[in-house]
Amino acid sequence: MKIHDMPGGFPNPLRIRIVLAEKNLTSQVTFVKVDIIAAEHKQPAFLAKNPSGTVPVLELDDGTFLSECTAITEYLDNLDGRPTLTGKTPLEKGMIHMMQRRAEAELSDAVGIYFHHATPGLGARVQPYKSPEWSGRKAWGERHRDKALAGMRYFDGILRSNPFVAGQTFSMADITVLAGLVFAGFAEIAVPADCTRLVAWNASMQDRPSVKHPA
Ligand code: GTS
Repeated sequence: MKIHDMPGGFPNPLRIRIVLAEKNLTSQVTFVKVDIIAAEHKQPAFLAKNPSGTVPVLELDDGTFLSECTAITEYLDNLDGRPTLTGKTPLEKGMIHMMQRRAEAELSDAVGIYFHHATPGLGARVQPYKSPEWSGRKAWGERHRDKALAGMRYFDGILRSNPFVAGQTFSMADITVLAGLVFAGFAEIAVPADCTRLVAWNASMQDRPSVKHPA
């Protein structure tokens, strides 16, 4: 298998690198670097792999390409027939997918919109693809900073009654929140001071081997 991504990239490359470490699959994967600062992911060769022009992409040995972190995680988690990140029962699966989608929409995607539309984002080569009129959309981007802060407060509340984002066990939803917080830190969106449970949960997650040493 190959993973096409940006080494050290977050939130999405990081999500899959944590999944690989969780599932002990790192040694089975070859990483192919995609230079997203140079907009390599917006060129025809990459768009043939993923028409959305985003990383990461998983390339299987038979030439199949899987993109979207959720889909890649489902594939990797079920390879050994013993899913640990995406749920076993119908209810677990439903909860994990619901919470992980909320983590994308309310946190990491909101940070992304802020980053790409209210700041210079990934720089001059990429910005024409992301937000050519970025300075004119600053207010829209800034509203997503507020959305990300509201998302942090939401997950703080969830973690006050559950040890993990989707309930009693660590899952793909935790990985999405973790990676979203890394992205928020990079974009200089600080976790509100009253989100003490989210801060404590995030600190405890840093001791997890897959988070400490992603693939
Ligand atoms: N929904 C996609 C997924 O789940 O894989 C999102 C992927 C995504 O946005 N990846 C980012 C990307 O390619 C990489 S990173 O910001 O997470 O490092 N961004 C570049 C772009 O031009 O959108």
